[in-house]
Amino acid sequence: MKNIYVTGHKNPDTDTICSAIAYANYLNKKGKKAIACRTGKINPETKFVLDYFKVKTPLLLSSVKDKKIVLVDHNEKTQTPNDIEKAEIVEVIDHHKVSFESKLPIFFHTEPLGATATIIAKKYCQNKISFSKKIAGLLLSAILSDTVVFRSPTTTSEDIKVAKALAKIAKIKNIKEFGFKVKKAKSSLKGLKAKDIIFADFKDFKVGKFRFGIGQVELCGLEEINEKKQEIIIELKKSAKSKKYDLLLLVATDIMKMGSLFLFWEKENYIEKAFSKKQKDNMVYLKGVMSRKKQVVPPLTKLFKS
Ligand SMILES: [Mn+2]
Repeated sequence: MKNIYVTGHKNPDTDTICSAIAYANYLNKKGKKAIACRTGKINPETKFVLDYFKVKTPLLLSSVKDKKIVLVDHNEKTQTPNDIEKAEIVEVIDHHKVSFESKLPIFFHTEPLGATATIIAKKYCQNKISFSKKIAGLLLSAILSDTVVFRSPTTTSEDIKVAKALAKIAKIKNIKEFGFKVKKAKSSLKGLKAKDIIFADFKDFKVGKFRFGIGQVELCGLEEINEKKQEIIIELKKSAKSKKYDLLLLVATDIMKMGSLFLFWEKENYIEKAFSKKQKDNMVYLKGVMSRKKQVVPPLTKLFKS
């Protein structure tokens, strides 16, 4: 029996890593040989979660050539492992917009939920597979991370219901308190260079001839980003030109005040057009904006399509 490798996107976040671990575990329980892996460096938030539940960091895959692959938490080609063309994708489980092509029939499961972890937890339940305390803890952490402790507009009632059930198994008494502890683990920018801040949680997009990239940092307050904003804008401009982006954007989200400061470099004034708000010095604050997927990517995609 050939091993199945379960992997999330490049620049892995907590949902990507924990979903890969939980889904590999699920496949094992169904009698399949599956290994959780990753294609990028673990961030401090995910490290906190893995340490908290005493779970090993998944294997780093440098190549997926000739491997059987399950993709979790992404389906866009720009976010898959580099040599994905040489792999055999057997299944996709995701909660992002569908932007996927396959020459062969495969299992493809997407749901508009706050985290891939919610979909995976539901699969355990539907198939009557029990959760260990560790797996429940990882899935709970992933839901709290992706929904920003239920504050992101991507949060659904199903995410909250599933999270509550998982918290019981994981023995987490105060879900919100634990959630903010998870989020705070990566909210410090101390010692980070502008480049690290922009590209730590970064996603690439292509719409027609337009190429744009969006990084996101989630912070408890915007003081630290304000100190570094000039340095970040200089770096955005430099990277956009060398990597040929039409738009390079850093979304600095204040998870306490629930809004985002956009720092960007753009070829033309796309941001003002897409978000109908006047920018100043390559910056604009957007109240209520917290989700890249639901509130940042769609207006830009619409603009670039028109
Ligand atoms: Mn996710």
